[in-house]
Amino acid sequence: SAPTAAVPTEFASGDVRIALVRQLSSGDYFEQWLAGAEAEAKALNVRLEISSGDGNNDKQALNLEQAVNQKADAIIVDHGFAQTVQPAVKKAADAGIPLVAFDVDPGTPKAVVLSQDDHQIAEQALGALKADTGGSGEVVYVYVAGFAPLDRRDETWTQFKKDNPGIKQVAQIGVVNSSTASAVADQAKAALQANPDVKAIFAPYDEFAKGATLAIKELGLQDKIKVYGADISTADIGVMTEPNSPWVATSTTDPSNVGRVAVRAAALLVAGEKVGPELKVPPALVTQRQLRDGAITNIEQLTQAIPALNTPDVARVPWAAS
Ligand code: SR1
Repeated sequence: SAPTAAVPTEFASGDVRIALVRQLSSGDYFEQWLAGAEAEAKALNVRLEISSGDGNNDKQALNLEQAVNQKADAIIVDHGFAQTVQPAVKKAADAGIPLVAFDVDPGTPKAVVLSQDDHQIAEQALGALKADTGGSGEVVYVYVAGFAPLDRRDETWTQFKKDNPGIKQVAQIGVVNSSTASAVADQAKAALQANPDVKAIFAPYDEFAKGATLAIKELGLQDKIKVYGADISTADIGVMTEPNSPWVATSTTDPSNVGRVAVRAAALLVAGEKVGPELKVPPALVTQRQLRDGAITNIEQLTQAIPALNTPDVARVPWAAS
């Protein structure tokens, strides 16, 4: 839709600097998210100053301190552990720098909290798992504590097990590092070899789901065990739709849309507009059948097939077209 307000002076002159302080940057999800954030920054004539801790939480905290010292006009904190991020977030808040915290607890009501609806992500994927298994059977669960989105999905998994006593978690695996998928594949292989009756793997992060898929294929168990995941990318669509793929469902947002929302929220704060206090981007369930039936081979085709993956009304910027 067309803009409904004039472009604020500081945006027209291109003087706005938004620091994007990331915990992680490798993997499909984080690459797509960044591409969306960069595209939105370009559209809004904003300079995006990007840093990544590359999985090192102390490095991320230092990057955050640096953004505060350099007096960024706004800061987006993208993932991170509460313990390492919150002291520097407090400094930013005390310095009056507007903050958007994506997938991390900022520990202050002064920051706008952005997330995907993680409970819904887990509910949608587990709904598919329940429908396929009839609500009973052995399951391997992939999880690493400390990451806010994974912790929220874990709350839903914990409740799901209580509500569905026929579902039995026989192993928990998980690692997040620069080669998550292959590390998870190794762990999943061991878990599946030790538990020959497993019917499903709940792997609510696409790197986890890719690893689980790889393990099942290497063991030749595609007909017996299915994967229920989260997130999507063009590469993930390829993995889900290849012949005999065990990855049958994923609950997901469009990661690049979420990156766009983060930059829009930060820009609104710079302009003194009211945002939040909480922004949630809803997910959609995507099944292997839907992808195959719709001949969907990439993320662009997916977002056309599911328009709800675009959320122009979440943090709409009145001076920009959307
Ligand atoms: C390690 S945390 C990975 C998750 O962050 C985002 O919320 C994505 O959905 C991904 O699953």
